[in-house]
Amino acid sequence: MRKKGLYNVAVVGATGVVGEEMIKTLEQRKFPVADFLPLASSRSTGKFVKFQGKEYDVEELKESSFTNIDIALFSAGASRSLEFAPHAVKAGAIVVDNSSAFRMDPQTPLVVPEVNPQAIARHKGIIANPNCSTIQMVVALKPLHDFARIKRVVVSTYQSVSGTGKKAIEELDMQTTDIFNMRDVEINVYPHQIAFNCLPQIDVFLDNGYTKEEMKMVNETRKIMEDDSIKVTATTVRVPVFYSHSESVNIEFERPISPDKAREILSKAPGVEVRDDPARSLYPLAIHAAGKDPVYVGRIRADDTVPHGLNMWIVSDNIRKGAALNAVQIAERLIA
Ligand code: 3JN
Repeated sequence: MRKKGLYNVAVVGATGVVGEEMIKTLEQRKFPVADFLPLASSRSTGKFVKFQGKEYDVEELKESSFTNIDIALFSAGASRSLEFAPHAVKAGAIVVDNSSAFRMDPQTPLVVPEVNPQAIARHKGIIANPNCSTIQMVVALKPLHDFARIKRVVVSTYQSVSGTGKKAIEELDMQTTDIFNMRDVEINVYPHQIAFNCLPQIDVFLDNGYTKEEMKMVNETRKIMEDDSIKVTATTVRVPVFYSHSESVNIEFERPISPDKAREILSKAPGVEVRDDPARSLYPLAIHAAGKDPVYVGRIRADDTVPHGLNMWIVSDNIRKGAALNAVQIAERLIA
């Protein structure tokens, strides 16, 4: 039985990297949960997860799983979302979906609470969580766009292996150990060795020569910022880092904006922490951002090759703000 002010919450993909972080985030942020239901594919049944000091058996995801569920956080891949999210909605749940399944659907809001919270109200049962690389970038871009209007963004990413999931975390670990022990490496997850390497491919290639990850950054940024005039071009790269994505971002503005002004705006912006003191070698680092909530911004400097340009370095935990935290923040807005 549900108590007043409490919600029945399901986490779909409860045994994945993001699902586990969603459960941890719900607990840490004291989300008002009545009944908690961890769901996953049949491969995970028999496992259990801990939530608020109690153990819960992971149940198999089925069409009928969502009876009495108020909020369903999905992170089990786009095909599972496409198949099961409509059943959750039909059963009366609101879905916050971490996959790309519905992100570009005009009916589905694509939300970063610091950027476009107003879009949540337009939902028809599903709210999409953007791609991790997009989330951390738009959290930093939005307050700058409001001040000086962004014309064009050139971004290169340095993405950690946790973005791919548990198998990739293990693969980087194994390959590193194998190399230190002078053994041949095994390659399973990525097209090439990831240890001591950089792979300029994330997700599959499209006909235009870009990867799907790169085009997600282009299209999702425009949708979240609600401005199709912003030009975005991206190169997404996998690097041998476990947690946090880093991004080198070049921005061309319509109006003047100095590095000092950008630092001032960003230091007041929600969800952002400025770390920018080159004299002390202080700038955002993946290892410092891991496990933390903020989007860290540093290396803010003028790009004098264009009339109003800035360069910056943006780092955030891809599993936390890039996925689980953003989804839970959307759920918090839903119940507020
Ligand atoms: O590789 C990363 O760092 C992020 C990966 C995201 C991802 C991986 C597989 C499928 C997504 C995503 O969130 O866009 C998807 C997908 O939902 O299409």
